[in-house]
Amino acid sequence: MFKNSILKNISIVLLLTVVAISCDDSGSDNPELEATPIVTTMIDGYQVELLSDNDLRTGYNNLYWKITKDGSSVDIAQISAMPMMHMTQMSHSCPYTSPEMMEEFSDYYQSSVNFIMPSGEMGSWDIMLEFTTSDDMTVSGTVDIEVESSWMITSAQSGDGNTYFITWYAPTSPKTGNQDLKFMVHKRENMMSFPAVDDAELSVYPFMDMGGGEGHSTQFETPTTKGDGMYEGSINYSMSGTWTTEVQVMTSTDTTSAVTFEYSVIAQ
Ligand SMILES: [Cu+2]
Repeated sequence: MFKNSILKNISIVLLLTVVAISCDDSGSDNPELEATPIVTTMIDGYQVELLSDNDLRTGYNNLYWKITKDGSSVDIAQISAMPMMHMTQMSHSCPYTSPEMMEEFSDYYQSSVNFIMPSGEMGSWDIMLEFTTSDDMTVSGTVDIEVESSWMITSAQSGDGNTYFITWYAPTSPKTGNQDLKFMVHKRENMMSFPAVDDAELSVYPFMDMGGGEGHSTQFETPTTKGDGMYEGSINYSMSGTWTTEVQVMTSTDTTSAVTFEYSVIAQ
C-alpha cells in the first residue's frame, strides 16, 4: 500500500515534468497565422505576403500582411495599404483601414477593406502598399488582387444626392436561431474617400416570402451605432430558406432609399 502511493506520487511528478517541458517547447516567439493565402509578391527585395479569412470578395474583408527580407521579419515604422480599382474612365478606392500590428501575431499587420465592386470587365483592383522600415527605408509597390462578387454590400442614394455603402458584416453564413446582426455604413465623399458614418439610425426589415402573397418577418433587434461605421443588433431566423432584408440609413440631415439584401439561411 505504502509503496503504491509513493509510485503514484513519483508518476504525478513525472507527468508534471513532461507537461512543463512540452509547454516550454511550444512557446515559439512569432506564431504563424493560419489564414487563406491571397498573394505573395516581391517589392524592392522585400517579400510581401497577403492573407485573408477567405478569397477576397465584395463587402468586408480582413487583410493580413507579412513582410520579410531574406527570410527574416522586418521592423516597420509606418505602413499604409490603399485599395484602388482601375476602370476605363476613372479610378476609385473604397472604404478601408490602415494596417496595424497584430497583438498575437507580431509578424503580421492587419487592415480591412470593404470592396464595393468585383473585379471583371468593368475594371481591376490592386492595393498600393507603402512602408517605412525602422532604418528609414521607404518601399512602395502595388499588389494585384482579384475580388469576387458577393451579396454582402450594396449602395443607397439619399435625397441630397449622396451615395452610402451599406455592408452586411454579420452573419456571414446566416443560419436558423439567434445570432448577431451587424452592418457597416460608409459615405462616398469622393472617389478616394469613404468615411465611416457613426451618427445614423438604421431601419431594418427582414422578410421571408412564402409565395402566393404570403410571407412573414422574424424576431430581431435593430442594429445601433458602435463607432467606426459599425452597427450591432441581433436576429433570430425562424425558418431556413431565402430571406430578404431591407435597410434604410437615416442621419440627422439625410435619408437614403431602402435597399435590399437577399441571401439564404441554412437550418442549424
Ligand atoms: Cu469600380
